[in-house]
Formats: sequence, structure tokens, C-alpha cells
Amino acid sequence: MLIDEIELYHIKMRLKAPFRTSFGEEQDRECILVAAFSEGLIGWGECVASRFPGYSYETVKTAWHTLQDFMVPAVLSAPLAGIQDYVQRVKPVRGHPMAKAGMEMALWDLYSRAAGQPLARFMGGERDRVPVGVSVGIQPSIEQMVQTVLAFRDQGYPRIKIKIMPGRDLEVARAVREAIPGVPLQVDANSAYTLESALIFKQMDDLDLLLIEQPLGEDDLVDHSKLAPQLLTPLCLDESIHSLDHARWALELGACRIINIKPGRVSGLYEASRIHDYCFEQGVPVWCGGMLETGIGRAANVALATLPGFTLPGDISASDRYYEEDVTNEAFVLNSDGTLSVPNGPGLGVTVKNSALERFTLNEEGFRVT
Ligand code: OSB
Ligand code: MG
Repeated sequence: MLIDEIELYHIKMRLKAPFRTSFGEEQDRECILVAAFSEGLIGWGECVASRFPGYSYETVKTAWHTLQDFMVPAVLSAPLAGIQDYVQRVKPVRGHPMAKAGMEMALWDLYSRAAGQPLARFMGGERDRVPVGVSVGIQPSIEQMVQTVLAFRDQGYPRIKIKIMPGRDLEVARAVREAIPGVPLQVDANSAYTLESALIFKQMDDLDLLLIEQPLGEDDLVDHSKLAPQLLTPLCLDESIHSLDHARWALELGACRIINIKPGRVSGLYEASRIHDYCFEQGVPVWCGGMLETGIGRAANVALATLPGFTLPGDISASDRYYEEDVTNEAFVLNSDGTLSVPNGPGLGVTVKNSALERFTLNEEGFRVT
């Protein structure tokens, strides 16, 4: 396939409510949208690097630079033989997984559209609905956390995740557990602790949590492997897993029992599905994480979560959980059974609302084959 043109859009969208984690707070979410043009078709991708390098070292600016200087030329330099060809071409670029993934998503959209298939089918997924949950940011008080969680529970979210940080952990989790007994609940520390805090996590064993997500440092598989056996609650890794090798290392070390897969964190849907396949063979449950995506990245996450090993609910909430207005014409809506429906149109199954894109765009640039 000859890709004739790539457009990059740096966009900014106001979240309905600020999203607070152990590494900071986001009110206006920024990201990069990638449009790839070929043979009259357009493929869209979303690069999930944020403005601030708290979750990952990548930022909107580093991603713009690596996309412009490396990923765009890799795609425009010669006709592409497929997704794997793209993956090979960008392999010499060390790191920068979110930038790689944003471009890759546009290519997945393009290739599955060209095949006339929904991306989910194109990737080998069979489900037409995927189970989902909601990720609730750190709130100003325990009271407000409980109220926020109850409101999401009442909206029909069947699984709740709450963010924790030092000083706002055990008591908050206990209060939420008491407010929603029996509802699947998990916590996410976003790397905020060290092994010295093991006791806090041991005390969480009484709360019947589904899992504890990324308590220790991103590069700390060793200490995770020391913490995991001290707990009854399964440990799940997010930030630590950047590739299939990391998944294998983490599982071999006993550093986790569950893996959160985010396409952006692992260089794209291709590596994400390889991690899925490996975990599926090993009987290790996986679930799809989220990065507060627009309708574009959300559609890709929904497609990924149709693979059979995604047995735990994803952080893929309905569009209206995040934004008043999305950049896509189609919105994802929570079904009464706590799922999101998989779009059945070709590719990502969503279309870009140009009027919204124009209003959200801070900067755009186009690149053509010369
Ligand atoms: O750690 O899972 C995380 C959002 C931004 C950065 C990191 C994380 C998150 C979330 C949000 O938890 C999940 C969602 O998109 O709903
Ligand atoms: Mg996480």
C-alpha cells in the first residue's frame, strides 16, 4: 500500500472533571491524532502521550518530534507491505512507544478498511461486546471518593477502579469497599510506592480486591517480585510492561499475575496482541487499560479487547464519562450488561467530526511523498 500523505494534529480537549493520579492532575487532555491517506481511504490513529511526562517519559512534544522525524518518513519512504513492515521499519528507533503506536493505529485503521472489515475482526477478535469498568481519579476527600464511585456504580459500571497514592490509600479503599460490597473493585498506585510500604498492600488483602495495579516503580520488576508473594490479592503491572519480553520477564520473576495491556505503552496494537497471545497460552488474565482516549483510541481499545484472553473488564468507559463532545461522530455508550458494543463498520468503525477537530486543534502539519 502506498501511503501518499500523513497529517498530524495536536489537539486539546477539556475533560468533564479533572483526572488526578499519584503523578499529577489533568483537566485538559492533549494528544496527537494521525491521519494516513492511501488510495482514497483515510486511517486515523491516536498517540496517547500527554502534555506532562508523569505516566511515561513521552510527551506530546517528544511524540510530535519522533513522529515527524522518524515514523512519518518510515511510512512515506516506500510502499508498505503491511503492519509488520511498519513495525520493522521503526524498530531501530529506541523507545518512544506511544509515538510508534499512534502511527501504527492509523495503519491498522487503513488496512482493515481496505479489507472491508471491522478492526476487531481483522485482528482476530470474535466478541461483539466487551466488558468494561471505570477508573476513578483521586478525590479531594474520602467522602467525595465514595460519592463519585456510587454515581458510577449507579450508571451501571460493573467494575470500579480507584486511584491511590501515599496517604490516600487504605482508608479510602476501605471506605469504598464498604460502600459497594460485592462490586468488583481494584486499586491503581501508578508506581507511587516502594517495598517499604508492603504492609499497606498486605492490609488490602481484607478488601476482596480484584487486583492491585502497579504499586512500585516502573523499572522495578525485582521488588514487585518480592512484594507479589506477600499478598493474597493478585498484583497487576501497567507501567512496567513495554513489550512481550517485559511480560515474559515479569511472569517468570513472579512479579505479577495479571497484565494491563495498553497499545500506546507497548508500541501499538501489534505488540499488544503478541502480549495477549503469550498470556493467553500461559493462562494469565489480561485487560485493556486506558489513557482517557478520544473516540479514536477508544475504538482501537475496544477492538483489542475482543481478543479471547481479555477476560477482565477494561478501563474503557463510555465516551460521556470523559468528554462533553468527542472528536468522533459516534459515541461509545454503556450497555445495560456493563459492556461496550464493538462497532461493525470497517476499520475502527468511527468517523472524525471535522468541526470538532478544528476547534480542538492547536497545531497541524501535513507530510507528502516528495
Ligand atoms: O494508570 O491506568 C492508568 C489514565 C492516564 C494515565 C494512566 C492511567 C489512566 C487511567 C484512565 O487509569 C483509564 C481510562 O482511560 O479510563
Ligand atoms: Mg494504571
